[in-house]
Amino acid sequence: MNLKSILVVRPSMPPYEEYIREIKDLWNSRWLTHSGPKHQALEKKLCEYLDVNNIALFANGHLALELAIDALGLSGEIITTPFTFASTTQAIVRNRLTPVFCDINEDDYTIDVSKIEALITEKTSAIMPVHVYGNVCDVDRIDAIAKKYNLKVIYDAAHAFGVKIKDKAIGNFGDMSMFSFHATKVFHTVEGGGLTYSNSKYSPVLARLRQFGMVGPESVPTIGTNAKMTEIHAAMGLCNLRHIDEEIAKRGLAMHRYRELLSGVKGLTLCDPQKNISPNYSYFPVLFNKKEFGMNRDEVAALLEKNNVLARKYFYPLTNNFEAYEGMFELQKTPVAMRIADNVLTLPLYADLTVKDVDMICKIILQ
Ligand code: T4K
Repeated sequence: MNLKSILVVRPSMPPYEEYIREIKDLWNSRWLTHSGPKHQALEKKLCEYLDVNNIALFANGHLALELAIDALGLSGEIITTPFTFASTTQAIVRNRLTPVFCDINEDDYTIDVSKIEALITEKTSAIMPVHVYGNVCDVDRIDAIAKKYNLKVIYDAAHAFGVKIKDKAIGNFGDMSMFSFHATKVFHTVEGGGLTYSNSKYSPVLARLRQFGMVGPESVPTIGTNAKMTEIHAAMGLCNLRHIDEEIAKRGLAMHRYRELLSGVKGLTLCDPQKNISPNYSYFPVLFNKKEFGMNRDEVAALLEKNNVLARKYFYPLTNNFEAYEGMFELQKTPVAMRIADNVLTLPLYADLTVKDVDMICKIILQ
């Protein structure tokens, strides 16, 4: 990688002066963490922006996911998908529960709801679907299955910040939704994450879990960890949130250009926009079919790299194929996920990626 490389993602930054103004008062207050005023202000603003009743903030999205499992008291098996970032599966396994892998849809790569019921056993306690790339899962059918079998639902909404289904904001489905505010995400706090949920009874539970299980200096009723968001991180969030609509619109322009240039090219499969969804343009995955296009995914990635464009294979390998889980899962049980993972390349997409950059990337691919 050199400084001129185009990376798969690039963090959005607020104006420097704005951030400095935002953190200036910390030098007087000396209140730097532990749900301080900026943390509280960010919670309030995010509830408004995400149109949810409750949000709890965390040091990162992964810990939020681990603690969601804990807060909901899950046990046994959780049905999920392997076409995701390591975090989704690791959160289940680190809670000493068993992931049960369901295959994904051919078109949007989210969980194939028609295959969920066959995976339910007496040990199943929850479903953890992923709104992968910001593509929305079939929330209505997942809700119906969860109700029928009395299961909890935690959405991994790490990629879905600001997405809406018709007029309903994405954080309002299931028992909880986890958003990642990592530097590489549509909205970020450098590192950070949030859980949205409609039942306020979880607020004190989550607050305790992220603060060592403590409720005061002399009372520790639960086993917890340290997963708090600092004031410095919350300040970055407050700044970034002021510019979020503009940043999403800029991503939209880049994605629109990709679609103009790559739609209809033989051997390339793009992920079509979903109906009735307000998107956030978080990732731009493309499937490459060697027989029809002439190059496979790895060859395209290598060609781009030669030209200083560093695309990524999100998400390869599948999580059920990780060395860490050797011998635990049968890859063959998720054949669609396997095929997508073997052929997908996620092209660069971020707010500051210009149409000229997109033209250049597409020219390399199509040359
Ligand atoms: N669930 C899902 C579905 C997720 O995708 C994720 C995270 C999580 C849960 C967990 O959320 P967090 O705990 O992370 O909040 C990156 C991100 O680190 C990760 O947040 C994200 N998903 C995943 C999809 O992508 P890597 O291993 O690819 O990161 P890395 O360091 O290789 O960075 C990717 C690109 O970004 C590189 O080209 C470099 C560039 N970059 C990176 C950083 C850190 C920058 O330009 N600036 C930076 O500061 O995981």
